[in-house]
Amino acid sequence: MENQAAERKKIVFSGIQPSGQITLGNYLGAVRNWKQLQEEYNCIYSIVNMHAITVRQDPAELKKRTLEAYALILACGIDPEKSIAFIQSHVKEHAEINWVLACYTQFGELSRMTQFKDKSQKNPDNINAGLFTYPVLMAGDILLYQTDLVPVGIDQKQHLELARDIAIRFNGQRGNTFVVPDGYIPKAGAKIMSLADPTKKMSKSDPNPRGCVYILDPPETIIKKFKSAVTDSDMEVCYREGKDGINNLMTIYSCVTGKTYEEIEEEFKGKGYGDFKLAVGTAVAEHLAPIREKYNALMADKAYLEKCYTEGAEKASRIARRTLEKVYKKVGFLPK
Ligand code: AQP
Repeated sequence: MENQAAERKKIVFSGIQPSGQITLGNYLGAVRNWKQLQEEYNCIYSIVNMHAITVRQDPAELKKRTLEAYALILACGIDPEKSIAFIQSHVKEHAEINWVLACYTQFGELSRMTQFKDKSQKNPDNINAGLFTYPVLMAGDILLYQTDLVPVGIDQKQHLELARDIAIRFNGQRGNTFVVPDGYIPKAGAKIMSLADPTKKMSKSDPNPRGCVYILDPPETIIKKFKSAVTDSDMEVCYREGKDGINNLMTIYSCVTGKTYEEIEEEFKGKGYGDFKLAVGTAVAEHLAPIREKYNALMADKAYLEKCYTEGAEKASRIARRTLEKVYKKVGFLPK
């Protein structure tokens, strides 16, 4: 009975690229929710290193960052006994389904993806086909696991909608094959902005490290970054249109302390931005300290990490293989 109930649980899938150091944006927009969701759902989380090579990566650095990102998601509370946590390139079904789904995705659809346009602009000398078809690989990541819910930040909404469209199209043409996934976008923290330019998203690959808070930054660095955060010329801590810097800091403060915007406005009534920025920096540093500690302990035990990602890949592959076999059958590939 207990097993049957477990089988009926909804499935959650999400991933993170080891394309740089993981930021507070990645954490508040996605990873923090991953931990909570594992209490209620069957969760599958991946370090999506295949996505990361759509932008040039130094191979040694990518390898190192992949393990670090894996350790970091465990440090953020992903329990490899409760959830499946694996590295994307270890499960070859991701590459295999990618081809089939590419044949069910239109050129025009991919041309409309804003992330492709942004990243092409940022990397004009390397607009490779992988960057263009990135959303197809992402659709495969999700659909392979018959995913119900995908917890992501708002920047991934367009890709998620495309994954839904691909699933609906495939199901319509080849018969019911995929669960059509829904997005799970948090109410607060879905788009954390750069501290240096609060009109831009905080991003791992931002060349300006002042704008980005990394989860593993030491407390004094975190506080220093918040102290130099760009704000505005009036003096009021309140959430209002046009106050991008303060709005961003209020969002971050609210996410790590659980306080509402009204409570924050009340707390800093009559105080200057200096006090507010220090309070946000301190709260973030305190919030992240136990994660950093756990991360250091995990990185000191490479054998444990290897065991976790090996078992994670085996479990993921078992599920992925079932879906891939179904897909191959539906498109008419002769079985071996
Ligand atoms: N600034 C952000 N605020 C809230 N959520 C964010 N996410 C990313 N940036 C923010 C969410 O984090 C998850 C993992 O992101 P990803 O690794 O797939 O890559 P990304 O979305 O392209 O994030 P980055 O940090 O901007 O990476 P680069 O610089 O390599 O492109 C996703 O759920 C994402 O929504």
